[in-house]
Amino acid sequence: MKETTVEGIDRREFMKRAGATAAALGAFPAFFRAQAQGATADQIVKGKIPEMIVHNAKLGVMETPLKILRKYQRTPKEILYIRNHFPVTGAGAWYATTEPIQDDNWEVRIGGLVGRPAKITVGELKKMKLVEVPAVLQCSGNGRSFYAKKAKAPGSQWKHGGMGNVVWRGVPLKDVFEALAVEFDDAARYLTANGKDRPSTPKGSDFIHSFPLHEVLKKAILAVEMNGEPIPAAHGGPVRLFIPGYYGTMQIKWLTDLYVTEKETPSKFQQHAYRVPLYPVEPGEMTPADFNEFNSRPNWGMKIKTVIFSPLDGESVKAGMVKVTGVSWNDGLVPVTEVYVSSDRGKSWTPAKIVKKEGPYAWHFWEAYVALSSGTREIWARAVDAWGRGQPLDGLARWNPKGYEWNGTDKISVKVG
Ligand SMILES: Nc1nc2c(c(=O)[nH]1)N[C@H]1C(S)=C(S)[C@@H](COP(=O)(O)O)O[C@H]1N2
Ligand SMILES: [Mo]
Repeated sequence: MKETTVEGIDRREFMKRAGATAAALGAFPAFFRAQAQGATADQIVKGKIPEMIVHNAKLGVMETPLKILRKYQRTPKEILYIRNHFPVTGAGAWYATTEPIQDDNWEVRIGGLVGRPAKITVGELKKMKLVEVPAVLQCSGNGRSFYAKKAKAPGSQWKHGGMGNVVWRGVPLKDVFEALAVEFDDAARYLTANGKDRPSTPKGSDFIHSFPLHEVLKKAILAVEMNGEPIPAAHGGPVRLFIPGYYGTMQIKWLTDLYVTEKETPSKFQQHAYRVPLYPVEPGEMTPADFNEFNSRPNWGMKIKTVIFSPLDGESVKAGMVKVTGVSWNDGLVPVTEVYVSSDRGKSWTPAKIVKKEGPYAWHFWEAYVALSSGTREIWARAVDAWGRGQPLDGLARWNPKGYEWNGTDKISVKVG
């Protein structure tokens, strides 16, 4: 696989040139290094591995190559993808690390349509009863690059690696509201959340999201740990709102404010980004500026999805019965019950066996054996849940202006020898 930078030059060639520049400068200041196109993930966010695929060096947006992601049942912080909206330099440099933030005095304020405003500190949260939620964290843009076969959707061209499977530990939001005796006004419909990061320009929209209050109250937690340790700064520590089954964009990092509201936040990240049309649209028919509450909906619950982990696209395998493995998951509302694999481009399907899962919101690991004869062959995989929700045979059918929520039947091609 050849990686190219935005300038279109070969990555290795670029690193050679960048190296020469670095040597010429002597000491290479960290901020300049992070801004430089071609900087590796470890140079942008301390503690990440250099093999991450960097989509945006300035914001620290990066994904995990599948060949690394597939090695772990729980995704370690060193390889977990990152999506930020504001630079990880200057005012945002404090979250350019996988080290946790230790701050028990950090406050989460609760306001809006409540009886009276309240607040709680991280120290107080840690003393409450904590629950564990193993869950998928997935950007709603994950898989966006696959839509390019129809029409390229703007934004980072994520392959499959804008996701991970991690364990969150925190206090159920319901318990927090109960402990603080939070009462809702009659008009309360949404919970709106904001984190400490701020736009780098005064006119920029703050990153804020809203969710249906009553659904979120049932399952959200104020998470203080990820994978058994305080949440890394890069991933939203010391406290993150985690809503199991929702897309990553809704999981507000560095949580500072929860508002109970009547309407969804006017933030452009709720109104014009992170939405999909309610009806199929063709490229050019609609732009993100056209989105409103009647023609579109936010990226809330995750669509059922499957990713093949082995073999990987482009790999070589021996002819005969080939073991295929991968993961499936959905929004966790009902179980993923069936996974099917095909080696004849969908003419026949072999049921896969779900061999491991840590709970309704986590990756369901599965395996199947399919017969493959010599030549270039395709392997397809898709899942169905207890409500009969499945994946489109052709993911392009769900093309949308921002390229969100890709969940097409996973299709890979292998060389069978
Ligand atoms: N405060 C804050 N929360 C945020 C974001 C952000 O930029 N600021 N990005 C969101 C998006 S789009 C995604 S996909 C996830 C990424 O989480 P991660 O960086 O821990 O992988 O965080 C979400 N929460
Ligand atoms: Mo995202």
